Parts: sequence; C-alpha cells; structure tokens
Amino acid sequence: MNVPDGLIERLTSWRRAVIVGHVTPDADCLGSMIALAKGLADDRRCEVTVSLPPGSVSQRLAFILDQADPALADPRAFAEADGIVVVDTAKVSRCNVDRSIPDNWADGKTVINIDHHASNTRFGDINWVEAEASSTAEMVYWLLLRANRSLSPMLCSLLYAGMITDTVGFTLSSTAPGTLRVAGEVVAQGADVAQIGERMYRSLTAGEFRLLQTIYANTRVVADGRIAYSTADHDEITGAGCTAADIDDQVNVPRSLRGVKIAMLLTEGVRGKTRINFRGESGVEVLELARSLGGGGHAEAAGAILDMPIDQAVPLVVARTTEYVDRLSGGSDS
Ligand SMILES: [Mn+2]
Repeated sequence: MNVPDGLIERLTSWRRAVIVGHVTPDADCLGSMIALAKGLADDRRCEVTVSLPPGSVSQRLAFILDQADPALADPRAFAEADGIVVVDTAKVSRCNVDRSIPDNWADGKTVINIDHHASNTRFGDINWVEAEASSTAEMVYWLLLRANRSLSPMLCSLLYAGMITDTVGFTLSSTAPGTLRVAGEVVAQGADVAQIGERMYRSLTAGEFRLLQTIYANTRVVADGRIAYSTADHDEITGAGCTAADIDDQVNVPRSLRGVKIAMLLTEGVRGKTRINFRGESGVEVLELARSLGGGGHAEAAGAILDMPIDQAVPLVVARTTEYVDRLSGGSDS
C-alpha cells in the first residue's frame, strides 16, 4: 500500500495536531485515531490530541479509552493545531467534533484525510483514500511503518482491533492477503489477540445483551428472503440501558440469516431521526441504495440517516430496498 507523496513529510513537520474520526466511532475509527496519535507523538516533537466528545464512545469500546488514555482535544487544541488528520470519515458532516468547538475548526489548517470509504468526498488538502483497504487501521499501519515510528504492543492492539472488526473477524471479501499479513505483523509485535477477542465478542453488558434480544425479536424477513431487517426505536434503546453510541454492528443479526442479500438495521438512537445500516451479501452492493437516501459508505457496507421517526422510515426504506433488489434480480438470469 502506497502512502501518497508528501503526506508523511507534512504530517511529521507539525508540532501540534488533532486527530478527528466519525460520529459513533467504531473500533476501526477509534483504533486508528489513537494509534495514529500515539505513533505521531512517538518522537516527542509533536503534541497530538484526539477529538472524542463526551458520550460519543460506546460501552463496548470504552476499555480502549481507559487503556490507551489518549489526550483529548479541547477548543484550544483545535485553535493551536498546525493541522488536522481526519481518519475513517467519508465527509466533513460526519466528523465527531464537540459542540464547544467553533464550526470553522478546519479553516486555515492543513487537513489530511485518511480513509477507506468509497463515498469519501476528498475534502482534505491531502487525501489518501483506499476504497479497497480492509480498514483505516491497515492504512495507519503502513503510514506509521513508513514514518519509522515504533509500534508498541498497545498500538498494535489498537490496529488489530480495527482490522478484525471492520472485516467482521476477517470474514469479508475486503480481507486481502495483505490484510492478514499486516494482522500477523501486529500480532507478532504484541497485539493482544485474546483480550481484543474477549472485549469485542464476549463482553456484552447486560444492557447491550438486552438490546440484542430486542434486535433478534424485531427481525423481519421480506422480499422472498432476500431482505432481512431489524429495528430498535428510541424507547427500546434507552429501555435496554443503551444510547445511540451503542449501535454498532448489530446489523449482523439480520445479516446472519441464510440467503439474505441485503440486511438492514434501522435505529432511533436520537428521537425523531432514523439511522440505517445496510449490508450486502454475496457481492450485492448497497452503496447506491444508501446514497439514494443521502448516506454513503463502502460498496457492501453503507449507511444513511433520515430526518424522520422510525415508524415513518421503516415502510419507506423497506419499499425502497425491495425495489432495489427486484431491479438487481431483474437484471440477471435468475
Ligand atoms: Mn473503517
């Protein structure tokens, strides 16, 4: 994987940097942000902070913050930064920046955009977008390696967490030979496989477990088994003891049914707004579908947010998706 010319030179010339990720950060976003922050600060010439507004990290990923303990960006850090690195984020409106930070936080700063979303809008001054990359963490690994930064066991665990989760345990087609080589390399250098495995897959809180029970119970199959979807409305999420930040990979519940081509999860973490996660199986792409609803993402994993309550969104999205899969099968000989 080639890091664009000039990116490392620019990045390592800074004395103050802020790392920004996307709203409702997942393990790839969080791992990439903090690994990059630790790696850049490694030569002690750069003060690096990460933008993580209070309450924006899920219960499941809170251990990453506790263990890695990154310095958090405040308004002063944004104001004084030489530049900003945005990771794993397709467009500026998805940036996870606290309300206390002025809206023009990027004005006059060099913005480096490092991402693997196909829908990335290339909003940076330097854009490194690899739509084929398994994860942003895999890209950050190459960046730090080329910048001659040392990879501590903690940093390797952060990258490993991002890679294993964005590939759903190395089970998606985005898992390339190079992905597994990088995973092997970070494990060789101390990534804690057992701890990441336990934390990511076997550490549900009672509330997260209750939310999953709801998502199993609410799963519906339509369009002759080609579409499976589930829902969690605002009361169901808060009633389980969860928040919008805890909606992450639960779309894997409807996705786990045999024969499903498109899986969806519709959630109302914020009352009156409906977030949709789309997943395509067997090579079915969902990015166009997400885009038609104002969203974006990857070819086979995308999302959108609709400005309407979930009971209005569900029939609309199910109808739209049914039309979409009908069009797909109409175009083939099946
Ligand atoms: Mn990612």
